[in-house]
Amino acid sequence: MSAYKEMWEKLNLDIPAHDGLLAVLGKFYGDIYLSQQGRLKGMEYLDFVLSEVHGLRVKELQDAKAQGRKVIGTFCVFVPEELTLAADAVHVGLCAGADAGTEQAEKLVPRNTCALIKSFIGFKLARLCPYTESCDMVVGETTCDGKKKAYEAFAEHVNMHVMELPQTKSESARALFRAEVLRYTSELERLTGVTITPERLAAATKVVNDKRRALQRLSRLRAADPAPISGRDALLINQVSFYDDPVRFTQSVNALCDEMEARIAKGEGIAPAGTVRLMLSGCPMAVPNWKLPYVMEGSGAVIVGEESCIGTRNTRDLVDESPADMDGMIDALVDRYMRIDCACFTPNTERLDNVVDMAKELKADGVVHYALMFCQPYAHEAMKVEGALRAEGIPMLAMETDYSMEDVEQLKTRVQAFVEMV
Ligand code: BJ8
Repeated sequence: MSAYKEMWEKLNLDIPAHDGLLAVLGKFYGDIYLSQQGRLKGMEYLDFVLSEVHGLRVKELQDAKAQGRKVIGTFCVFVPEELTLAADAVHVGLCAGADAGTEQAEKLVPRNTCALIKSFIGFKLARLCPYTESCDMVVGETTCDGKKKAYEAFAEHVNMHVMELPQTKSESARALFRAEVLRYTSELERLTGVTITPERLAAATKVVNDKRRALQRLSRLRAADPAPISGRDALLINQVSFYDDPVRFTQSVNALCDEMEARIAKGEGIAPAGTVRLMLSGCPMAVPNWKLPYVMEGSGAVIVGEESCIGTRNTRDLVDESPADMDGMIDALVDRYMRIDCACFTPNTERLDNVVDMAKELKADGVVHYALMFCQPYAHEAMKVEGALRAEGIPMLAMETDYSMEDVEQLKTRVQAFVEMV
């Protein structure tokens, strides 16, 4: 890793603190991931990507920048990757999943802010994230109150563009989102000097759809019993999808799916048939937020799906590739993004249907709803999701937690009791 020291210094990272972070991450990864038995061979690629998360991929970003390409950082699946790629820029997800620089972050945002927001601010202020430091522009969005207010503070530290997101799915809301998609298009063109033509957008849409198709395939295969892949590994794949090269990533996921199909055909799995199958639902789990999946799978269950933005909410819908003119393509893009069932929308009844359908398709014995502490939208919806699942005879456990390790024993006790009950 020290081979990258010069690069990290150029990015103005706090080298001793960053070394400490990588050491903790490596240990954490070893305990949670490498200790698993019977993993798919294809996970070696993911292990490699993760081991190089602050190395090789960041180097690739520097090489892209050296060729004149721009790097765009995002925090939400509402920012259309298709447009970023069509402008020949690199699109990376910045959502951070670890406590870092919390003390500094709490000088910019209140203490009772969710861990995800504090984390991305903390990573910036503590100079620990080479992705944030590589960005030419960071795109925020007016989703939850915590995020939109945090971006005001964050804009003092990075070059920001904030997309105004509607809160409903009405016609006027769609018109607002369409206008914002066009404003993002202009901003990208101004930043990169590249004109987003229909040809460029079509090619980029295909790349992003292909990535989603591969992840959809992976999700479908998880309906098999015994489960062919652990929930931890599937989550990792979804997490890596936010920063790996999209074409290379898609190839790797498809190869992994081939291996999963062969495993299913032999009746084999990561856990024995009949293992309690749980689904996760709720807030996104960004790298390296693996605490709850680790607790769940350490309690004798296997996770068969993630209904979250680092999961099916980001991959369920494709953009219609049939329109050939710019207007039609933008409409198709807007239609696809307006189907995202984020808890920031009101009402958001389609999420309830989606959670129930997914639990049934994946033959989940129960659902664990995960909300980050201080996250109002998902805490509210936990109650509705529980009601919708109960009506179908599917039990749900609502969990609220953050990134600290202090509540691990408490989480274990509750999850174990739930696993015994379902
Ligand atoms: S589309 S889920 S990625 S906004 S956990 S910061 S909601 S207080 S992340 Fe999200 Fe886009 Fe929606 Fe998805 Fe706020 Fe809650 Fe924190 Fe959250």
